[in-house]
Order: sequence, then structure tokens, then C-alpha cells
Amino acid sequence: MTRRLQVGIIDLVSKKPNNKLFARIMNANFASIMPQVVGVWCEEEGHHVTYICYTGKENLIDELPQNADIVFIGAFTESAQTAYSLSNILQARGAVTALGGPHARCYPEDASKYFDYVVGFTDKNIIQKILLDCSPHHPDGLQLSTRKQPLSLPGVKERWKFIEPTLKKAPLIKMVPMLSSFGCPYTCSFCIDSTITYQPFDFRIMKEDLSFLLTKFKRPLVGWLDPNFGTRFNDYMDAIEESIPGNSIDFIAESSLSILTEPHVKRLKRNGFGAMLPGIESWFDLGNKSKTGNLTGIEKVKAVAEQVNMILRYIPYVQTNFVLGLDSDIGDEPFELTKKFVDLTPGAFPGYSLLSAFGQAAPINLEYQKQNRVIPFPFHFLDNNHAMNVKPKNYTWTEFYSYIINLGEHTFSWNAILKRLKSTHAFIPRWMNVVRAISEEGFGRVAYNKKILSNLNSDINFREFFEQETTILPKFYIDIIKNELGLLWSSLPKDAIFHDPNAFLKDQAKRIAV
Ligand code: B12
Ligand code: SF4
Repeated sequence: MTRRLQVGIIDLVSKKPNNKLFARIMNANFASIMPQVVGVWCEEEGHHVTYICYTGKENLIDELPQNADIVFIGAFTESAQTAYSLSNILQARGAVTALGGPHARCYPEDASKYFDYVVGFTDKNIIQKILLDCSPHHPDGLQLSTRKQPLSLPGVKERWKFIEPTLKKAPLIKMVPMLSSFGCPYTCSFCIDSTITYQPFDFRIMKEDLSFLLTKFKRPLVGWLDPNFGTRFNDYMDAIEESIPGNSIDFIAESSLSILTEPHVKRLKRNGFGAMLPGIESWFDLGNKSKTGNLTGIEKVKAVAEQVNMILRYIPYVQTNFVLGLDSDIGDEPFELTKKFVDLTPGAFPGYSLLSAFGQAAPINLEYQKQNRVIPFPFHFLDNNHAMNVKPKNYTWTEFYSYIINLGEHTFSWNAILKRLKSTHAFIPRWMNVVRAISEEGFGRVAYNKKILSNLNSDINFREFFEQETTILPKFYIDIIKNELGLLWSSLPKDAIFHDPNAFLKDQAKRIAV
């Protein structure tokens, strides 16, 4: 009989204390699935689980499990420094620590300096192995991963005991995270899913979960975390229609434009889909996923705007996602086209991401590393917005920041905010757009980018870091980490704000040498 372990699980939805309006309303809705899944598996093995979803409003240090034998932490790269610091505190208290999630997948070699286990693709077997071993591994933690994504995961019903307390923290909107597939049939070069084979889950679990949710809420809200929801469109819609009465659950999903044809959108509406987040990414690249084929430039803008306006006639909330700084972009044209698109689709909310190479996430990152274009901005800033860690191919930094500031000012001008308000008719989507525009994501980001541009123009060390002429980290970044980590800063191991930006390339070279 194995020992009954005290297991702690921390889902770092936030990397820092955050009491802002948007965070208070939304963060609990962004809980990850896997920390809950790990909780289910640990309990099935007979262990006692304490689960914390950190949304930024809890006092994390007070809530840390006191007598845990092992603590699993789920973290994005932007939360890496927070996670490293927590691991240090927990190890000092005698706990063994394990890291999973996007950061562990993208930067396993770095994370293994601070954790006893670093886990990539995870199934129940791996968790069982860790629980059986449950011992410190210093100075290099064990890196574990299955070869592929698992075939299925515990559904909502089994995760409910972790979902329920998390949603209690969400005052207004309560979204249940669900997953119905892994991977994607497309191969967008920057994306972590470009090499993951598309694999739908067993529809029986999904159907059971949807019926189960109707016993918990009058009208549930489900957020599909699939990277490209509805790839086998008719099968998915059939499954939803067979399991619940028509239009009885609200759904949110991220789907490619190629899926969002008018007949499909009509069916989505009938089934309660109230928010869709299609990825447009670029006017000059990645045409296949938007089904615009060879169209580029203004022709693509017009075609996509027409489609997005069609979607908006049926679906009240549409966020259109773009990646800024791709190698296919040159001059002011991509930015001017995006501004044009914003004008042509006043009801859509544009989401902008700066091109980011997250360690081992995508094969193209090897190319960037070979070309020596990856800049070691601390992980804390790698959230697609607070740093672009790939040196742009066709822009100087000051040109690039001037363009993104101009685009931000256009997108979040009062004129655009009002037009968005007038073109959106449902209550929550209307005000969600306003809150997003006037908070961190809109006004906040424009102000932040202006600060970066001003530093580039006035601070030589700052500019040299961006130009890869020095590796001395500008004080600007250290001060922000210090400030945002608060009490956790003093527990952050020395050197943990630095990382090797070319670790993926070196790892590949080692593998070839072996
Ligand atoms: C759904 C999603 C979201 C959702 C939900 C996020 C959430 N909390 O889960 C929303 C829209 C909120 C979101 C937001 C963001 N996202 Co996002 N998102 C995704 C997406 C499409 C799917 C993630 C998912 O849940 N998959 C399902 C799970 C079950 O599979 P998995 O993630 O592959 O996990 C496997 C293993 O990693 C492991 N595992 C995962 N977690 C854990 C935890 C433990 C403890 C263990 C042991 C194992 C383990 O087990 C799984 C099975 O093998 C991914 C792309 C992708 N396919 O990974 C991007 C992705 C994770 N997002 C990304 C980013 C950058 C962001 C944002 C920073 C974007 C932004 N600017 O706002 C924010 C950050 C939010 C935050 N801090 O919580 C990056 C992360 C890169 C990185 N290294 O950090 C990704 C990889 C996309 C990309 N650019 O390639 N995202
Ligand atoms: S369509 Fe979306 S999920 Fe699929 S590879 Fe492209 S960016 Fe990734």
C-alpha cells in the first residue's frame, strides 16, 4: 500500500497580484484544465488534494499548502518567475515540486533548474510515476513527457469539485472550461499546434458533460479551449444537438475562418454560440486557414471583413486575432491594412499579439535561433504583448514600435470605441468591448508601448539590449519584475530572471551529436 500523500496543485492564471476590474471579472474564467485533471488523477490514486486557482486576488503565500509532500504548479511562460519563486519556497518547506503547462513544454531545460519534475505531454501514467517516486531531484529536475498528447482526459463531471470553487471567485460571468480535441490540421509556423496531429475526443464524454452542466446552471456558459474548435464541424454540431435541448448553453470558441462559413455560423447561432475568436494573423501569409487562398493585401482585407461582418450578424461577440511582426510584413502596409480592417468591421474586437518564439513551441523557433534573432527578455514579459522576443526582419525597433502604437491608437480611439459600442447589440459584449479597450489591453498597452519607444530613443543600454549588443538586462525590466512579484521577489533564485534564448537549438545539436 502506497503512502497517502498531501498533494498541492496551483494553477497560476495570474502572474501577479491583480485587483483590476477586468481581472476580477474574468480571471477565474481562465482556469486551466490540466491542473484540475491532475487533481482528479491524484485523488483516484488515493491522495489528498488541495487545489488553488490563483487569479491575482488571493494572498498566494498565505494560501500555499502548508504540509504538502508534493506540489504541482501549472504555468504559462509569463508566470515562470512567479512559479520558480514558489517552487523555491515550497522546496524550503520540504515539499517536492513539479511544473507542467505551456512553460514546461516550451522551456523544460530552464525549468528543470528550479523544479524536481518538469512535465511535458502528460497522461495518468506519468502522474502515477511522479507520485510513486516523489523525491527531490537536484540540481537538475527530471524531465518527463509522453510521446504524444493523451487520447482523452477526465471531463467536467469528474473535474467539478475543482471547477465549482473556482467559479465561485467569478462575480459575473461563469465560464466552464471544456476541451474536445487536441492539435490542429493547419500548420501556422509560429503556433505550438502546428506539429500536433488533430485528434478529436470521444463524443460520449462531451455529451455527458453538457447534460451534466444543465443540472448545475440554468443556462451554462462553456469556453472551448480547443485551439481550433469544430474542425469536424458536423460531427460536433450533431453531438451538441443530440445531447442538450436547442440553444440551452452559451458557448465561446476559437475557430479558423475556414470553418466559419455562413451555413456553419447559422448552425452555431442555433446552438448557442455567442462569441467566436477567429485568427486572421496576417494579410500576407497563412491564407489557407482563412480560406482566402492566394488573396493578399487589400483584397484579403475586404474578403475577411465581409466574412467577419457576416459572422457578426449571427454571433454577438467576435474577436479577430492578429500576429504583428511576422517576417512576411514589410513597411507600413500591414498596419494600414489592419487599420482599414478595423474601420470595415466596427463590431469586432481586434486582439493583437507580438510575434513570440516560445522556446521549443514551434519548429520555426529553431530558424530564429539559427539566425540569432531571439532576445532573452525575461519570461515575465513573454505574454505576446510586453515584449517581442524575435528581432523583426524588416523593421528597426523604433519603426516597429511606432507602427504598433499608431495601430493601437487607431483601434482604441474614442471614435473606434464608440463605433464598436454602437455596432454591438448584446449587453455583455457591448460593455466587455469598452472595458477591454479602456483597461490594460487597450489604453494600457498603448501607454506601455510608448514607454518602450521612448526608452529606445533615450536609453542607450535599453537600445543595446534590443539590438543584441549587450546582454545586460535593462533596469526597466528588473524593476517591473521586482514590483510585480512583490513578496515573492526575495525567494526568486539568483539568475532566475535570465535564460538562454538559444537553448532549443543547442538541445537539437546535442541530440544530433548523440
Ligand atoms: C485555450 C488557450 C488559452 C485560454 C485558456 C488558458 C488556460 N488557462 O488554459 C485563454 C484564452 C485564456 C488563453 C490565454 C492566454 N494564452 Co493561451 N492558449 C490556449 C491554447 C489554445 C490551448 C491550451 C489548453 O488548454 N490546451 C489543453 C491542455 C489539456 O493541453 P496542453 O495545454 O497541451 O497541455 C498538455 C501538457 O502541457 C500538460 N499540462 C498542461 N498543463 C499542465 C499542468 C500540470 C500541473 C501538469 C503536470 C501538466 C500540464 O498536459 C497536457 C496534456 O499533455 C494554447 C495552444 C495550445 N494548443 O497549447 C494557447 C497557449 C497556451 N496560450 C498562450 C499564450 C501566450 C496565452 C496568453 C499569454 C495570450 C495573451 N496575450 O493574453 C494568455 C495567458 C493566459 C494565462 N496566463 O492564463 C501560448 C503559451 C506559450 C507559453 N509558453 O506561455 C500558447 C501555447 C499559444 C501559442 N502562442 O503558441 N489561452
Ligand atoms: S489554425 Fe490556429 S491552432 Fe491551427 S496551427 Fe494555425 S494558429 Fe495554430
